Amino acid sequence: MKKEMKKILVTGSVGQIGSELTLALREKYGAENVIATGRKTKPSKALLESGPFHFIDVTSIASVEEIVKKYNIDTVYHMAAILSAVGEGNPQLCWNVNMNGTINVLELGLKYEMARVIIPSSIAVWGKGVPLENTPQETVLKPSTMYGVTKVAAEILCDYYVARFGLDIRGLRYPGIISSETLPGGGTTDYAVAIYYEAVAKKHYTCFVRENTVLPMMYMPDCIKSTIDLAEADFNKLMHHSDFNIASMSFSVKELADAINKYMPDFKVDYAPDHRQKIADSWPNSIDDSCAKEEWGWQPSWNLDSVTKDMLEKLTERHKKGELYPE
Ligand code: AKB
Repeated sequence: MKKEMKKILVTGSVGQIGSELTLALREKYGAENVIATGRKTKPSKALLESGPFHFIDVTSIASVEEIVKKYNIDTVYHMAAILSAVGEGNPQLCWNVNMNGTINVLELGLKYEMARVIIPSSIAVWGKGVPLENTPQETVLKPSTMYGVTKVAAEILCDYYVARFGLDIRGLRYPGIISSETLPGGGTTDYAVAIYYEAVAKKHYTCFVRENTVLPMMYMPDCIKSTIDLAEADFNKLMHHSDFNIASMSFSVKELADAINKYMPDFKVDYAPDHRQKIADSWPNSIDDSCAKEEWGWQPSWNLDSVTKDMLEKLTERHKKGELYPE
């Protein structure tokens, strides 16, 4: 029988996805039932004032267990992770946070017989030898970054816990996520967010990948919807668990700049590719997400033009209030 999700823990709640996911979960399940946690970054006012918040360290099982026991947690959205670019600067830290954080959450999921554990994956699982167009669900997984290595290992580990122990675990391979509330921290796809911030603040952006770089992207409302929809899906209909391909849109930086120019003709981009170019080149251009569509009804709602219009409106408002780059 499907266990109910009544008390939810979100790790990494101060991060780009975690910050908006936590608020959406509080709206859906009740503010007091969603416990937000972070490692050391100061949480936003919205996060702090809308429900419980604690600092924890996901690499310490005792630290996570204290919160699980205190609140009788039955569901974890494990969003804490070191992303691709920062991970290349410190591969050991990336391994420690991503792998030990994941196995700690899985072990607590078993010990406390949790209803659900949601552990995101990423397009970073792909690398050498992968078909770059319409990348299939089942294909070679040879990542070129430590972040990708940890995501492949975590997918396999999660599927092992599903098969061996019957723990209900779900996860998506997130593309680059575009959002207007919290800046991403240390990924390769961060340019697709920074470009909007800089367009609004300075009408100019220097991009760290070439203009013909194409990567799969998704707007935050679709990201939140896909995450919660997968968590709510009927377990019996799922053939996959921790590694769902998910897609929304794909575009080059040039197409992104053109989309901004439609609303802001005087915006200019120049290019200074750095070490992140190699990472971007190792990831697919577009993704086949037919399994997500068939198994739990995934459908994206946003495209490049609607995202651009919404991002520019929201960021212009925030810029007027001096919120874009807070101290
Ligand atoms: C990154 O760029 O590292 C992340 C990701 C694609 O998982 N945004």
